[in-house]
Amino acid sequence: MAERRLTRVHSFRERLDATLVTYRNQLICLLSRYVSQGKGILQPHQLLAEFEAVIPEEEKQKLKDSVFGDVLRATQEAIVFPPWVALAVRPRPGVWEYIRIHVNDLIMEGLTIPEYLRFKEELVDGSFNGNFVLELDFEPFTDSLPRPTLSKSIGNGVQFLNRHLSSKMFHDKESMHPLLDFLRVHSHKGKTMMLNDRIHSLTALQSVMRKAEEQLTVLPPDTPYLEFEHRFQEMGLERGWGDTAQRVLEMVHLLLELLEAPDPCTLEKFLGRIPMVFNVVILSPHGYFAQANVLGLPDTGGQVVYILDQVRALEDEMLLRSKQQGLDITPRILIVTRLLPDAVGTTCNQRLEKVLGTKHSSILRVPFRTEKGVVRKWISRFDVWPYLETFAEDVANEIAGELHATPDLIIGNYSDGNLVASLLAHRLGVTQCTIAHALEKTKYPDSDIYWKKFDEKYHFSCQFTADLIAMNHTDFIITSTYQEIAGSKDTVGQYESHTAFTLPGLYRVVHGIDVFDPKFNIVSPGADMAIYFPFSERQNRLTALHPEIEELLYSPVQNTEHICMLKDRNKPIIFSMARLDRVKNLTGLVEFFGKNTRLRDLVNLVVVCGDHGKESKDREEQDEMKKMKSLIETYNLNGQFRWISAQMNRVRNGELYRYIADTKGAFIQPALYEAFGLTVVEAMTCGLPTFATVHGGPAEIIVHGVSGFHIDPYQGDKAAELITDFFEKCKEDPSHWDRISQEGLKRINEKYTWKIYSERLMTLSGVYGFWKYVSKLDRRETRRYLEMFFALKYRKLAQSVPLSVDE
Ligand code: UDP
Ligand code: LCN
Repeated sequence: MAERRLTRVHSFRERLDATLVTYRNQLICLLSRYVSQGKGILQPHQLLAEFEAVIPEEEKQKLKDSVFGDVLRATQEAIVFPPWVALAVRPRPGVWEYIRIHVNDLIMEGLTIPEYLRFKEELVDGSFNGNFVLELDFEPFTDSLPRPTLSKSIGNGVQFLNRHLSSKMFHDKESMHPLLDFLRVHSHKGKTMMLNDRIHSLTALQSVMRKAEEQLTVLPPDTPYLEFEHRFQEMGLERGWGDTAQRVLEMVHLLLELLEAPDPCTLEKFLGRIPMVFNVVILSPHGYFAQANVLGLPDTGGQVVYILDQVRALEDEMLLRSKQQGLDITPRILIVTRLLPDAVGTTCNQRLEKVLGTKHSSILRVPFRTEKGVVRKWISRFDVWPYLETFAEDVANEIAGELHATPDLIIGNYSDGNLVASLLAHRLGVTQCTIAHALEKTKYPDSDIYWKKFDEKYHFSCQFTADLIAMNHTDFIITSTYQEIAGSKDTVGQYESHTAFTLPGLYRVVHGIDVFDPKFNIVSPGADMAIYFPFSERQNRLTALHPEIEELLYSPVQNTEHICMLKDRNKPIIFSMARLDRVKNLTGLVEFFGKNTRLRDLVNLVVVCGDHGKESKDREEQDEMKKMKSLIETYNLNGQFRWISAQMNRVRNGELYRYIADTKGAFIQPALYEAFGLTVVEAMTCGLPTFATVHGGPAEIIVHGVSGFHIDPYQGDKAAELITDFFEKCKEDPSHWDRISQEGLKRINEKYTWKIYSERLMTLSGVYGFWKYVSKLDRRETRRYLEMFFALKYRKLAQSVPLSVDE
């Protein structure tokens, strides 16, 4: 294993040696140019720009075709520290090599990860750190675990695990024993399921399965389980196999096949059908978590929408499965969030709230508290760290009281929810799933290396520490896209950026996470199709809402709901809606719209964000608010632009997207970085052509030029041109608009629906539940290490975050 890694590490280096000799002069010239910019970090676009500037035209192509060209294209970062330039080279997703080149004599050396990071730390510390920097390295714990090696296998963890488990069972019959033991551990409220203690061995199990098969084949397929329950119990079988003879027979066949010749597909089907998950706890502490009047408030966006939609879909799937398993167990789902005594007109001060559209799911709110008592006000998601340990303890007590049982699955959301989920899952020994939604490290460039600069405002030292704990503690990770894990050919994934990084003066992460780990699974969310449906479904359209929507868009009145106005109602509308975060870049959109007269002549711009009615408490919102107002002045936008306050009525928002589609407009998502982008999915589900940022999830949701378009928010002028060209083309050929709209819908139906999501999540819970059972010894070591990391590092960092003061 170690040897294979070494070969991989040196592959580029060895090939590069010859090139350095052949192109000596040109490379010295280029590297000197890098060095002339002084000590610092160079990004890929800067490296390429310098190449273009300094290499003579006639030599460019040869150099580009050489190994050096490959290295340059694959370099994600260069550290310039004269006379050295160190490169972090990423030949393919998830695979990294580190080298440094001496600028004057072109000596090249391979660097280990700690060496590279130490080099980088010099930028901040000015001198080499001593040898005793705390290094975090999770590789020794996971090195013996199976994992794929192909980049395209990343994110298909469950498939890989099934292949591994079934081939192990095939070659080594002893490995079947855990399956037998596993089938014997299932119970619910003291009632045994699947196997009782009459079956002690695999031989006995096999013979009982054959007997069961004989008996079931002679029964009418729809015979209810109750009719043969007693006979089965005497053989050693308990409830859980199915509700009818046919379904039980299917399970029996699956198990017989597994016992004879295990294969991955059968294993997945079988494990996915075992009754394991009845009580689910979903954690989402920060923001305003409620079902109305919250969307668009600070820290309150897609995560809330995602969880509420997820819970509805999950409850349906759990009910269906429980029925098909022949059980009459009522599933429970608890969304656990923070109780906010000062709820500013929301329901966030209620302890328990039923989730609408469900029968057995609720929001349970638990306050943040300190020794001084309960914290009353909203706190930014960047400041929640000191409260979470006590919160986790309180949550453990509250869910015990509410469920009267240990949950079977704990799902964490975002960094704070994932940390609390880790603490609870650790304490209760429960299967844990984490969902990042957005890892902040990627959103804020260089937030690791220059963490000290960011810490007062964002406390990233706590957040990155919490993220490392959660991603290593969890049994499985769900991501919305591949890019979230491992980026693309050219860009680094959100999780991938946690592979190796350094927080100078705090600790150095040598192996933080391995994106090849089979715990990663891509399970993409969708949009609630009862709310977001195509504009062309005329019979379902909510035309009664049109007067309100028209008031929002066109009324000449300027009030706390809208400012500026649209003079020409005949023009298509380009529309955007988001929280007023800097990263969402709605001000960037307004600016590139303002600058482009061709675009302004063709379309109107409407943005929904922020609140004109009151002063925001959020630091970023305040700045964005000011910036937007100054842009209106600078570009004299009134007449072609409408700025509407955050809109919290989801049903009306659905109709708003469709209304924009009626104008033959488009949705624009201009974020500097978007982890996934639910608004993109919503707009496309409504049939609205969409232009979305190329940085993050939308790059994968949309196929450029087919189901929508990618725009680069850092090149606003180009984005404006692309949108203008689209509308000009639509003017000449209106079917162009229809084509993009229909392809967008097709893409959604194939990949982004909640039905696909919930089936997958339930199957994953089964497979990882089994995997956790089989590998529990291996995991114990990691968890002990994490316990220490939490106690010695996290706790101290969290204590240094100032507590909020309720006035
Ligand atoms: N949203 C809304 N009203 C607003 C702003 C946003 O209803 O004023 C909703 C939007 O429709 C989407 C969610 O909030 O469902 C935002 O999710 P997204 O993933 O786009 O971004 P996030 O806010 O999670 O970063
Ligand atoms: C958080 C984000 O920033 C969005 O990109 C996602 O769509 C949302 O969560 C839901 O996962």
